[in-house]
Amino acid sequence: MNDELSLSKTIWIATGNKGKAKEFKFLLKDHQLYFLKDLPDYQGPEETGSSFEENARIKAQALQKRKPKEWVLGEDSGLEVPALNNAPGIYSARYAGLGATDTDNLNLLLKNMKHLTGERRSAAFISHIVALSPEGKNHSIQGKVEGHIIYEPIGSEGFGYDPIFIPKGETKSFAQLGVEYKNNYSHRAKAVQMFLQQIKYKNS
Ligand code: ITT
Repeated sequence: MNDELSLSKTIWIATGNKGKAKEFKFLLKDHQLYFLKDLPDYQGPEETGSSFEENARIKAQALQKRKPKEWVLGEDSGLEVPALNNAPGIYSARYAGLGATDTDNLNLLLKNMKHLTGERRSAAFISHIVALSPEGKNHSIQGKVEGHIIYEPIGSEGFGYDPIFIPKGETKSFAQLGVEYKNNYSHRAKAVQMFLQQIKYKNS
C-alpha cells in the first residue's frame, strides 16, 4: 500500500484543545482534519509519559487504536522555564492542578516567577508531534521557540500562556502578535512545517 500522505488525505488530530485545533486547521489547511470532538464517546488516554515526545506518542497510539486506517497525529506541548527547572513543561496544562483553566495556570506561573528578573525570565515553548500512518510509519518532530515571560498578561489572541510570552527578537506577546504570526513562527508551526517537509522528502 502507498504510504504517501497525499494533499487530499484525512488526518485525525488527537487533541481536545480548541486553541491547538484552530492552529492545526490553518497549518494543515490542505488536509481534511478531524479532531477528538468528532468522536464524542472517545476518552483520551492518561498522559503518563515523562517527555513531550512520550505523551505525544501516547495520544497518537491511543487514537490509532480507534482509527487504524487513518493517519493520526498526537501533539504534546508546553512552556519550559529553565530557572524553574523547566517547569511547567509537560505539566503545562495541569500546572495549577487537574481541571485548571488557562488563566489559573498562567497566574500560578507569574506568581512562581515573581522573584525572577532579566535572563532568569527566559522561557521556551515546545511542540512535539508524533504522526503515525496506517502502514506503520512514524514521524516524531519537535518545534521550539525561545523567548521570555513578562510580568503581566497582555493581548487577546491565542490561548494558554500566549499573553505572557514574548518570542526572541519581538517586543509583543504571542497574544498581541496574533494568529498570523503564530501560524508562521510558533513552536507548533515549526513542528508542522518540519513534518510536511519530511513527508515531501520521503516521498520524492
Ligand atoms: P490535548 O492533550 O487534548 O492536545 P492539552 O491542552 O491537554 O490538550 P497538552 O497536554 O499538550 O494539551 O498541554 C499543553 C498546554 O501548554 C496547553 O494547555 C497550554 O496551556 C500550553 N500551550 C501549548 N501550546 C501553547 C501555545 O501555542 N500557546 C499558549 N499555550 C500553549
